[in-house]
Amino acid sequence: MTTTSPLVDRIRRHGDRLAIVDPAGAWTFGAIDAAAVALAGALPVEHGDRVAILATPGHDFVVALLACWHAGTIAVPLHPPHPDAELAYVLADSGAAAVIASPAHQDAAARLAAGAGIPVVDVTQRGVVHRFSPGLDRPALMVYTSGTTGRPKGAVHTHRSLAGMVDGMVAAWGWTPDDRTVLVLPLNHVHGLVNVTLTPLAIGACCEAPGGFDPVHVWERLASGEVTVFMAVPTVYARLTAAWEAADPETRGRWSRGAAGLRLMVSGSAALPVSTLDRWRELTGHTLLERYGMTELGMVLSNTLDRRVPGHVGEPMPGVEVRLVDDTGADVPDGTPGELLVRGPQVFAGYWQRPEATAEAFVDGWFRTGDVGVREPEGYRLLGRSSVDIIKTGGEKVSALEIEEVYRTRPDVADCAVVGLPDEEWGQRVAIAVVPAGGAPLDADELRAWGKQQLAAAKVPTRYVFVDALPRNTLGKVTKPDVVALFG
Ligand code: MCA
Ligand code: AMP
Repeated sequence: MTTTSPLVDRIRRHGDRLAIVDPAGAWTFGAIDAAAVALAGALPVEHGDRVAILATPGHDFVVALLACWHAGTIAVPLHPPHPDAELAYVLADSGAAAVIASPAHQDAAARLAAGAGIPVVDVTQRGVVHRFSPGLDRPALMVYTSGTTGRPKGAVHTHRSLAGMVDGMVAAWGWTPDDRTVLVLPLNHVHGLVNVTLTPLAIGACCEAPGGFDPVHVWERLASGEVTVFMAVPTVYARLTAAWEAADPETRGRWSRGAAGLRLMVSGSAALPVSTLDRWRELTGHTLLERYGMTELGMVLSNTLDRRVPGHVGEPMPGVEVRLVDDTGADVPDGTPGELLVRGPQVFAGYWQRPEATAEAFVDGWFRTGDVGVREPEGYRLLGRSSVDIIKTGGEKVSALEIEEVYRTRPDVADCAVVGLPDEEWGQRVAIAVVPAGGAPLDADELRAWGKQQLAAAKVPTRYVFVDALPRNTLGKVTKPDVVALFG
């Protein structure tokens, strides 16, 4: 498979076709392109600068993103609901030169930009038309992702790696210009940004962006007969199932009959419980196509349009190579678990300004995922992660160590340990064992409210236990399985 051109060049070729529908209106590809090249001319930046985007999904976000590319800069998408502390960290770490903001987010943008000493550009601003066709190896995008150490790192993708991701998904999942999808996921992750927004736009299909996830709205759109493809994380399917169960019989029947007409429904970003898959099939007749991906890699393993095995994630995506290796780095035979290594045209360029972390992430040119899998006759199956300190909750990857560091800054917290507890709806739930500095238990509601001001919602523990001391082994290291046991 050869990648021919950057996405920004492909998107404008679709002219009068419908590109985006959002609560503010409907736009053709031509209208989006015209807005983007005019906004590019208004950006006070130079090639290679990072530009943060604080925009509503749909028109504003896509115009801002394409403007960044026409200005030769690296786009850094932010998630508007995040607290200031989380957003300020990304602005500082990326060294953003400007923030593009939707009118709805001007106040937050002004606050954050003042803190960082950079300008805000309203997404409606227009300058002299600036059209630039970036080289494929130029950095295009930075997405922040949590690891086992410290704060999130910026994963840098080039125009080539983004185009590689899109080409793989078009080939594997049969996207056509007649498709239409609904975006319910945030745009600060590859799933919502590349799979659901850029892939349809690159081939001339339509992306509806209602502005977030509302289960009833999604059901109505699935039942409308207009939507052909839907993609989400397992928690979204669990929440849709709950909304169906809460509906009256007439509504249920209408939703189920309508949803049955879609061409394709995909689940990914976290393990899809077979119970969720089974229930979804009862409700809609669809066997969810499960695939496995990662921020640094895009889509890696996927079931195929004609073969979907529950509990399995299929075979490598087009153009992607994978290996499973043991602790010594030697390949394991089929049926034996090993760490998954990945190579291919869609692999990211590295972590922003973290050469050591980038070097450690690769071995002989292969990216080390930290995920453990096994190859079976039915395809690859994932068994878990090599680190207990990486938690997946609602499709969001969070670092136990980052959360612990933040809670340890409180004077009333002498020590703490964060773990993930298994949960049918969220995959895992973030839980924290706290050693109060004064001995007496603290107020769990206050600890959660405080956490929401420091950290993205997914990172804030939902379960709290107060202990005199954390369980430790003879070397003094906290034993996380014993911390899990504290929650019963
Ligand atoms: C919200 N809450 C959460 C999460 N999200 N708690 C734990 N984990 C979460 N992810 C909390 C809120 O603070 C709130 O708490 C309560 O849950 C309900 O919030 P609500 O607003 O109803 O939730 P929501 O806004 O509907 O969000 C649920 C969600 C969302 C739609 C599942 O978490 C989501 O969009 N997740 C997907 C993230 C994603 O795109 N991941 C892809 C990365 P309280 O009640 O106390 O206020 S992985 C990736 O990109 C790779 C490439 C891949 O393979 O795809
Ligand atoms: P992120 O770093 O947020 O992109 O999340 C990537 C991680 O999500 C992977 O390393 C896996 O641990 C997990 N993941 C993604 N898709 C799946 C899946 N289908 N099954 C199990 N885990 C998954």
